[in-house]
Amino acid sequence: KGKPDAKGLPGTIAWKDPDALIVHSNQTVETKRGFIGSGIVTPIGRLFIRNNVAPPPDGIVADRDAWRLEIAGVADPRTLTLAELKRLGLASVATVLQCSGNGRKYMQDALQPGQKISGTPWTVGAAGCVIWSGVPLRAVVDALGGPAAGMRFVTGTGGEELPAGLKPKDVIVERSVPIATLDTVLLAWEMNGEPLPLAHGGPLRMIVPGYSGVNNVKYVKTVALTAVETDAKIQAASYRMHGVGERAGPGQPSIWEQPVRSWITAPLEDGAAGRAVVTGIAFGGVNAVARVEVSVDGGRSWSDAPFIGPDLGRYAWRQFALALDLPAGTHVLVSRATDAAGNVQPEETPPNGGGYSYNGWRGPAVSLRTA
Ligand code: MSS
Repeated sequence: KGKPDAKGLPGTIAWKDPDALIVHSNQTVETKRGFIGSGIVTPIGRLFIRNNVAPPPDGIVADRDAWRLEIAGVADPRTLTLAELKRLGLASVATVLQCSGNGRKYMQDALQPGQKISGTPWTVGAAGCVIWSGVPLRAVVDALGGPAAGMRFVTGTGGEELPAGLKPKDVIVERSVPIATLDTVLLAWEMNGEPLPLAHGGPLRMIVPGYSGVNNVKYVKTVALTAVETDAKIQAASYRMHGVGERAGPGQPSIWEQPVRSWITAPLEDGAAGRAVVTGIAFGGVNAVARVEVSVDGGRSWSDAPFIGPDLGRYAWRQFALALDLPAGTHVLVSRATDAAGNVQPEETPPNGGGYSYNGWRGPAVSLRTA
């Protein structure tokens, strides 16, 4: 009682698996750690939810093919229906969808007295590995005559109904990412082989592989190639790297590419001494993950852990499993991943004002006793 997971699921996701989820609020629902990574793809019923604004009514998924996407910043700007988009190309990509704030709790826990980082205290469960299917943005842009001159960003706008009385730029979910993503962005209508549910952005979502959650705009209604970043609040004055206690502003780096990260998914609880299999997941953001090491003594000594299961490509996570002996006693289990570019997870991520992009190996340590 009183525990966050004692709350019921919000009505919009009442169909999800309540045993697998921790409800922080009706906008923020986390996957329990023990439900991550036993299979490589995260079942939709267990995938986390993060909404910055209340989702649109589910009427928008009643006739999916009728959904309209405006495409701007190209030679021949047009509005296309989803049915028309489906005739322009098809591709699939597996990506780690992860909230920018995943792991924020570890930063919050490490703060000095008087310091504060607000935001959901996610541990590791604001993340999942999803296979998306849709049309590559490049195919759509090429069909409309290619990019207009001088465009430097891909800007996606969410299809929420904007609350009356508020300035649209203050509430709209509109994100800009560098134009280099033109070759990787997918306009997806399917996830894990199912039509995209409204809760995860149906009928159509802009997927930016390797980029932090917020950039993956749900119920996308406009995709524009733009010369400048949007001045929407969620881009200009939020989701930026700034010091604790400082305000976010356009000068600071935007939360775009995700850093290399890993965590252990089992064992999580005390148990019998003897043979154990330490499992977990690791990913590199825009880079493939190349290596993962495991320590059962809190980071004093490390062993390489083999990857298991399929490799779903550079933007997906990989599972690892290392069989070892855990003698009777106390153990601190941690994992440390390295990406293909040689970036290694640091022991700790220095706190930043928004609590974003945590990737320290120390935070998600598992302490347990075996007897
Ligand atoms: N989109 C839209 N339209 N809206 C909103 O709110 N959010 C974000 C993304 N997108 C939004 C969008 C976020 S922030 C995140 S994470 C993501 O989404 C989530 O997803 P899901 O599906 O899980 O719910 Mo943080 O960085």
